[in-house]
Amino acid sequence: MAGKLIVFEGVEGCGKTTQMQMTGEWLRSLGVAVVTTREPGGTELGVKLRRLLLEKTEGETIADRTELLLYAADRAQHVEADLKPNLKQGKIILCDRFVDSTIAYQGYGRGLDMHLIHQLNQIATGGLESDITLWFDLDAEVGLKRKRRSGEIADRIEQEEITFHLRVQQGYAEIAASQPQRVKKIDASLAPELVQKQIQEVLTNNLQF
Ligand code: T5A
Repeated sequence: MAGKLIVFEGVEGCGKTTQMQMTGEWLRSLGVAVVTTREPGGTELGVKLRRLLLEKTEGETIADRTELLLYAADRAQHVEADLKPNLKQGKIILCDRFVDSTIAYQGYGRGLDMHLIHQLNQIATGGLESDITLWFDLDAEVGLKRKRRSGEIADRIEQEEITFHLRVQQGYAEIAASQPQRVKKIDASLAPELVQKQIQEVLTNNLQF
């Protein structure tokens, strides 16, 4: 059986991590070979890049284009060292964030040139696309409140002003509207069990396991 790349996307605190875990358990119970990974940080190099990207440090700020290139570097390594080999082995990959995060955060959020972002995404992925992307539709303010309640220290991007997060949210809505075949909307405002039910329906209807 050919491997499949299933991507989980959305604003901060939309519940991706929780749902990836539940989805992995569900698929394994069906006898499916599943691996989970994330961006940034899905490879050894990526773990180091993730720290550089998300740690809030004093002093020099990361310029927007530098940030874009670091996410692209993380992705290029992830595709070559992790995603392609696992797909070749027929695995079902659950991936926390992929190219649409760059469009939403660096494109809509930071306002960087979309043409440049699409070119960089193409270079980083070598043309690899998700089989399906689950977009966790949630109000950005609700997601940030959830994160605050969890007690985790806010990372560099979470600390951006609310207008940034609202632009990211709008970005996801536009991405989903423009690619309805690949990007499926999940109502992430519901209780975890109800969110999981939607995911199982979408995956059952769109992929063959
Ligand atoms: N980024 C990434 C870019 O800018 N460009 C890029 O190209 C890429 C790849 C990555 C950061 O990097 C940026 C985006 C991000 O800022 P991340 O680890 O993906 O960081 O960060 P988050 O999106 O914030 O992921 P989190 O793991 O922090 O949040 P999740 O996974 O969305 O949410 P989760 O499951 O951890 O849940 C958050 C809290 O909500 C509760 C949970 O218990 C938890 O406390 N919760 C719910 N509460 C109520 N109802 C539900 N249904 C709930 N589900 C979970």
